[in-house]
Amino acid sequence: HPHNNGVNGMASHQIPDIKFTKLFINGSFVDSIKGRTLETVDPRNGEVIARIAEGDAEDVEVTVKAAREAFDDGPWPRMSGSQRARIMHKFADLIEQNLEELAALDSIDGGKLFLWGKSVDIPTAIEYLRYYAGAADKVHGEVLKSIRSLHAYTLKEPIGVVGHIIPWNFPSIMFFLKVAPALAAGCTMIVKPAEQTSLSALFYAHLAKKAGLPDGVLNVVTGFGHIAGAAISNHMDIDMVSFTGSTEVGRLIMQAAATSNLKSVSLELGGKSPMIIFDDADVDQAAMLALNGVAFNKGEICVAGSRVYVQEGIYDEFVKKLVEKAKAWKLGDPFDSSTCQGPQIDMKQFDKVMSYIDIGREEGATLLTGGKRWGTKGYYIEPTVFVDVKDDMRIATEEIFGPVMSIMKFKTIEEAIKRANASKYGLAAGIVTKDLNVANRVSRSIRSGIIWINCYFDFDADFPYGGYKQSGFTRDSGMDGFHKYLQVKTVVTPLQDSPW
Ligand code: TXE
Repeated sequence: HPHNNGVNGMASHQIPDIKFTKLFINGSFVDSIKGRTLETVDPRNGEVIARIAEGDAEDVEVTVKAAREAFDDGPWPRMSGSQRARIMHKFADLIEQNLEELAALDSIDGGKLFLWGKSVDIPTAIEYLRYYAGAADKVHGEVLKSIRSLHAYTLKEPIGVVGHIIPWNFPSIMFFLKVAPALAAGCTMIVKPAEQTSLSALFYAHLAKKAGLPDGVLNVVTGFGHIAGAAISNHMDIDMVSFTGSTEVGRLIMQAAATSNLKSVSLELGGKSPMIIFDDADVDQAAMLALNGVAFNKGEICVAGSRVYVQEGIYDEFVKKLVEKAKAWKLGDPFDSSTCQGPQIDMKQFDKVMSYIDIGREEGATLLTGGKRWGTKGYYIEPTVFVDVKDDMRIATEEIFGPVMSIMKFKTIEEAIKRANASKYGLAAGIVTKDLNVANRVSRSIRSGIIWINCYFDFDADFPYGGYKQSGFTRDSGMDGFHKYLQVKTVVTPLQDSPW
């Protein structure tokens, strides 16, 4: 195991063995039909961690057959919600028992901070299972009052076989954000994790089986997006595709759904979220929120606050404090507990972020700090701050997905709202002010799916997430993230000789 040679003082016992590398179909781990594999790489050093099965359309075909059978004839959709909930809680218990190993898998596979994985990512995955387990037995329709002599009611039914296509930035959270509500609803499913970060998904498949999930309900097909992912979105027998990823691929998925069987589509896409900081803000707090807003998880976060609008009265002080904090922001091995930021996910993303830094310079923005690769191996990039940024520059309009911030100055609240809304995206926004009236007014004026006031990234299983505009549609998380996995059926029967 090349990854077992403790790096930078990291204890090698934290590095897990890779136990699961095959496709998980109908309750068994199997090789891909063609026997192909793909490399998964440790972004700390670019070394290969393991080879995992590379599924394609043929593997998707076999998987969908199993999921369809499990849906049409299997026990899962027919169980009571509370029976499903019991299995989901057991699944959550097993994740708890393997928490450190799962966090370590996401760290070597995705460069995520181990401490965060242990305290946030994996606990959140567990929280989603328990939250939706609580919803599983609360699925009911309504009795409808008709003006005619009709008795009518609605039934809520699982939507069917779901394809989940998930990204690499939060492998565990994304997995359960999608899988947990679909399980609770009684759906069966095929999950296509991102090719960069499939290791924890395969471990979850193993735990699902151990928890007693019937075969065929939860299947994991690892592989590339344009092959296995495309086979899912084009499939004629998948009822819904739930996707989180780039806006570009979101478009392809919708096209594929339209030209195949008009499957239901749920999209959570890119963003270029504004953070608006007003003169009355605590400048220290605002600078920390802004830095964290763009450098947390190395900026690989769809709701990153990458456009920072600062009111003119505190602008200079804010920029000074922000640069100080960015310089003190520690890059390093994700297993080292003092590290603030690990490596970008892969070479492709590293190159993308570095090219945006060049674009920022060429466009005439001023780079105040960062802008360089950190270290000599792996995909580390220093937190990077640009000022003198114009709203229409590419660094201020396009999703960079790295630790790169554009700071812009504003005068009035009206101006801030207008400029913040002038984006094709609408995922999140941050507001930093002590004035409740300002916070309320801006919250209601911004066209985004989530607004954070005097905080950023704070979330809970009960909070719906999703986008306005080209950030996608429908919501993940919360009860909105549950109902999309349910169909509504209206049942009508004539009333004869009834008094009302
Ligand atoms: O994303 P992709 P990439 C953004 C971010 C990033 C950019 C590119 O700006 O820099 O996207 O990243 C699967 N049919 N986000 O190229 O390709 C793929 O295998 C079906 C934002 O990695 O969208 C993976 O499982 N599926 C974001 C998933 O889509 C396809 C998170 C996401 O990868 C496919 C990630 C296809 N034709 C990137 N092509 C967020 N919103 O959080 C790829 N996939």
